[in-house]
Amino acid sequence: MAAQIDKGRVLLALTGYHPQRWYELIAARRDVTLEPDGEADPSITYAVVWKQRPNLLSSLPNLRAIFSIGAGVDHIFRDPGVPNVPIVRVVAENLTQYMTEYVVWRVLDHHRQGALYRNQQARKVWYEPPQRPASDIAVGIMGLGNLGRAAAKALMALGFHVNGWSRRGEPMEGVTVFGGERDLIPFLNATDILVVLLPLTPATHGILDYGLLKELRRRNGLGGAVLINAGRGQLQKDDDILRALDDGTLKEASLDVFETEPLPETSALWGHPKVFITPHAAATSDPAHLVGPMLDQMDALERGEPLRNTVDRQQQY
Ligand code: NDP
Ligand code: OXD
Repeated sequence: MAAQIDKGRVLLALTGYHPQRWYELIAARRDVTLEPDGEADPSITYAVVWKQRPNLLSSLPNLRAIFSIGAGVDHIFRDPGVPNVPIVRVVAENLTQYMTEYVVWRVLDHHRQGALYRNQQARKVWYEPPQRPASDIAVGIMGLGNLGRAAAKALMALGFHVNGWSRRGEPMEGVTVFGGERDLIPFLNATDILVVLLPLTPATHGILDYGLLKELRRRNGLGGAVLINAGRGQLQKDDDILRALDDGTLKEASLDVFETEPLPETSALWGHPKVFITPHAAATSDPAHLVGPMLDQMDALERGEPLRNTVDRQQQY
């Protein structure tokens, strides 16, 4: 039996999030220190982070594990000095449900001509365009992981054809799965609505460029290809999306993430009639749902049990 180890202290280091609720929920079960305190503190054994200050984590001599408060961990790897301890990311029903809702909402809005009707309403126009069944539309999900698979299931239940693209191409029932770089163009060529749920890694940075968007299928009642990005902003090139919208390569886009966040007021995306914008709000990290499982994992580690949902350091996701 593995040896039990001491109950460790937690450092909470969140940038861009109000830490209060996270702090209270952690403090109910464990000793916790809020950044900027905690630097180089030998009593700290766990870090709960979002966009932590560079070199903070490497200053902690007894760190056992790092917990991201989000599903993505690119914000952790931005710090070149991330110590070599396990990194745990969020995999939670609550967050997955939010993302599924976002994807279904945006796919249905594009499929059911939401932008056209909003425009018609503003002009008091009474016109019904031709309708197509969901089964005529292929939604392609880039990133068929925890979030992508849940979204795929919901879309299939609505009758859409679903394609998926992932690094390893692991099969999923009902989904036409494409795997790896070699399969990327065939995946795009078979996709009308592209939903991006990829992590940001060295391999995916800037992947959503004009050339990629050009490969999407534009053949049916949608009137053109659609991009929905809820993965990360630096997967995309904002200027390439604008170019694709302006020359008809893309019919419309729903964007939750941007190269620079908050999206600068000067960005032409804000006022673009074919763009629907949300402020990185597709799936929020709710401490009421996420802190309990994080603390359970710390307890489990101290009982000698393995951590779940750890990140592959080499792949950075
Ligand atoms: P997972 O790690 O479960 O899934 C990632 C998927 O991307 C996997 O299918 C993986 O392939 C695939 N992938 C990774 N690298 C590549 C590559 N180079 N080429 C092809 N496919 C690749 O992550 P989640 O589903 O939990 O989350 C996905 C992302 O969603 C997060 O990293 C985050 O950036 C974003 N997110 C955004 C939120 C928002 O509010 N906008 C909220 C939460 C998350 P394989 O299956 O082969 O490993
Ligand atoms: C996440 C996010 O990665 O909120 O969870 O973006």
